[in-house]
Amino acid sequence: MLGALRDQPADKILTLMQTFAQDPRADKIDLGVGVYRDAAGATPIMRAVKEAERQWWEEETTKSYLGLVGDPGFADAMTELVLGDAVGREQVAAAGTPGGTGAVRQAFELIRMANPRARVHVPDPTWPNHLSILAHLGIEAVPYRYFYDATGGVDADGMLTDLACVPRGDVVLLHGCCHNPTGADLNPAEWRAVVDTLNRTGATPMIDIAYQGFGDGLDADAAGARMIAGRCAETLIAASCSKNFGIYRERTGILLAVAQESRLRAVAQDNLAHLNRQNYSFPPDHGARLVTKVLGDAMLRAEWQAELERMRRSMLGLRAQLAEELRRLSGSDRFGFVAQHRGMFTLLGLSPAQVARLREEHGVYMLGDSRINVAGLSERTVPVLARAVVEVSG
Ligand code: PLP
Ligand code: TYF
Repeated sequence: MLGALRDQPADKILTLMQTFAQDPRADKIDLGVGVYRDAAGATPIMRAVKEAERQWWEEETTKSYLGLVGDPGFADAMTELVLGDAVGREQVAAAGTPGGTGAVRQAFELIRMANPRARVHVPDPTWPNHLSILAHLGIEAVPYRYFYDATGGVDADGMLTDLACVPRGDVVLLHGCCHNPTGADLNPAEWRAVVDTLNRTGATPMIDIAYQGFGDGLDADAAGARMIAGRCAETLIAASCSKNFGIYRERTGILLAVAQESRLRAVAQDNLAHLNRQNYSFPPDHGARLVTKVLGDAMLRAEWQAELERMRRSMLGLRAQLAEELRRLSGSDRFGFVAQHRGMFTLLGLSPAQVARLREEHGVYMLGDSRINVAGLSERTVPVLARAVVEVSG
């Protein structure tokens, strides 16, 4: 049976991590996988998370099963973190999932269960896993215009024109903030226009939010998701705790299904539990527990927010430094978008050949589409990257 299997396409992001690890050069720079790194290049456990973990070690008395959708306290805490008071708690069905990826996967399955013919409209470009999971599930992915290469910003006109043609029954996938891979986000007026378009067509929005707190702050980063959930009839939200709590390998995420008609909550909740049962029975608990403790304890929450804010500001500082250095060395503003983008990622707009030269001649690793992880930089390596980029693109 196993002989009937075909080789599968590799995950380019994870392959790049391996290639980087094998490069013997001491001064190589890793701008690949989206993991936050501090100035020393480390990904430390956040202080509040470590303290929550210590407390939980003392308090935990059993590791017996929980319910199919995980700890209800986690669902409450995450609903509040993501949605604030945009909707009532009675409008939200929720299920814990293994990471944000698990939430994305469950959302797609829920969509397919509700409408086997539903297509999912995705920004062009989007996180490659969106496309591979949709293909795996046999759901058609339809790209909509999103990124305008010439400016490094959002092509709002193109996007709204494309979204206006999405029929009821289809789903529009939006990145809540810190768009992966481009770094280009919608502004509040553009979010409002998207809501109006969705409400005209009747298409269902799905929001993938994996970087809340990495862009303009916890509330600002969720503003688009809150506007959609508050004003559209139904909204699916896949949220990840991997980045903003730094608990990547704990696999902590949640899928929220929001309905204006609160009578739909029960059926949505029932189906989320059903889907968890079909795929893995119960979601992981440890990371969810840490998140719940941090969000529910005033001191831990303040400490977490302060550390998250330091991470956010450090990425903004690196962006400003890189944009300035590129401006100085190239004598032009063509890389000005680096400072406008938000979150970990920026698409530099280099060709695959230029990206290969950066890797081979300069030991600078970025994805083939020229996405960089800004958090992989430091004050010391920003000028190195800027010189290399200007050299290969000059
Ligand atoms: N969605 C997007 C756009 C991402 O970039 C990521 C990766 O961090 C995720 C979802 C989910 O990540 P995880 O499954 O590690 O929580
Ligand atoms: O885009 C990234 O780098 C992150 C991390 O299969 C990631 O989202 C990369 C690949 C993957 C899962 C997560």
